[in-house]
Amino acid sequence: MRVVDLRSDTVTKPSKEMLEAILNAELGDDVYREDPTVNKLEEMAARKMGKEAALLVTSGTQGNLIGLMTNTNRGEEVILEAESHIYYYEVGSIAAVANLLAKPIQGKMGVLDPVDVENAVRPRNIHMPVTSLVCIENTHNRAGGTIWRPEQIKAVSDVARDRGLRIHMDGARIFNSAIAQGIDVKKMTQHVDSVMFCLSKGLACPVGSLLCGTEEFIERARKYRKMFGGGMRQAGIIAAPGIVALEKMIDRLEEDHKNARMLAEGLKDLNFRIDMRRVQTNIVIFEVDNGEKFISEISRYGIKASNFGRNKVRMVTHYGIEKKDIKYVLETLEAIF
Ligand code: TLP
Repeated sequence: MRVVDLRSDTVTKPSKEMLEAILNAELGDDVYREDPTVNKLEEMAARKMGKEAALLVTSGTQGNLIGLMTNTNRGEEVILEAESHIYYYEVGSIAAVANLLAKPIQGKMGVLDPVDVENAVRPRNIHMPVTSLVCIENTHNRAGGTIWRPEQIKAVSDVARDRGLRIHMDGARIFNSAIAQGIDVKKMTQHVDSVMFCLSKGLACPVGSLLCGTEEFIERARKYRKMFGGGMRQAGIIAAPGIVALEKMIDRLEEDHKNARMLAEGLKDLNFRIDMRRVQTNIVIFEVDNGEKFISEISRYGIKASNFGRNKVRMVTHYGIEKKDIKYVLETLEAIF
């Protein structure tokens, strides 16, 4: 049966060029910092993000957790969006592992209002925890892959800096944001202290994410990575496809965005409830009567999607999904519903 897997861009498989790069990678022990391929990827990532240094981590979740811990001290409070990945999908590690207090605030289409951030900062008071970090998510997954514009990041960053807070960006899909806006990622990352981005989503690598910041920040982050069992040895086999991704896979995200738009417009024409303002990158979220039932129904035709709440479904376009697949999905939905 034909399978069109739109559950996530995490399902992408590496390209032939990536597999060849793995085979040919020069390797060493990265805990000794002797893997030339990892070193090269980390340098490339830091340069792309406009930061001094970068650290290859096993996943976005690990990168965010290390980012949280390196930016804060135990018992402090972190302001973040109420449906952010860190708060919603990281198994409560912010509390369970990092020993931080989360202060979720509601954003508008995933974007925090600087006034709300300002109001959420605790006053200096003996009774209260210290607010020390703001986290933003760009693109924002649960809001529908929505972007943060550089001036929106700057506005929140200005508040954070003014109040002596640090700012971390979960940029799992930062390149989707940059491509959608036609800007260099540095226009966004210049306003944050640390940024995590993923190789294993739209960039189609099998594994890996990068945490970026100052030399000193990354030095401390490296220690946490080791603590979490994330010190990998011949990790060049992970870094090699990462280098291919940074060189070759960024510009093609545009194609995923076009396919997402085509999918969203088709769904709208089929009378699905969908907020088109949110369809800005490669994520399409729409309403159905019963998410679980809908997903089980379409799976009979080889179409896979994610349940995103009782009556919401998410479809994500990615490397390996072509226009003809979107056509097939729309034709199938028209036939069944
Ligand atoms: N998101 C996954 C699931 O965990 C929901 C997905 O399918 O979208 N930040 C953001 C914004 C993410 O969307 C994700 C993954 C992560 C962090 C975590 O990355 P991984 O899966 O590498 O731990």
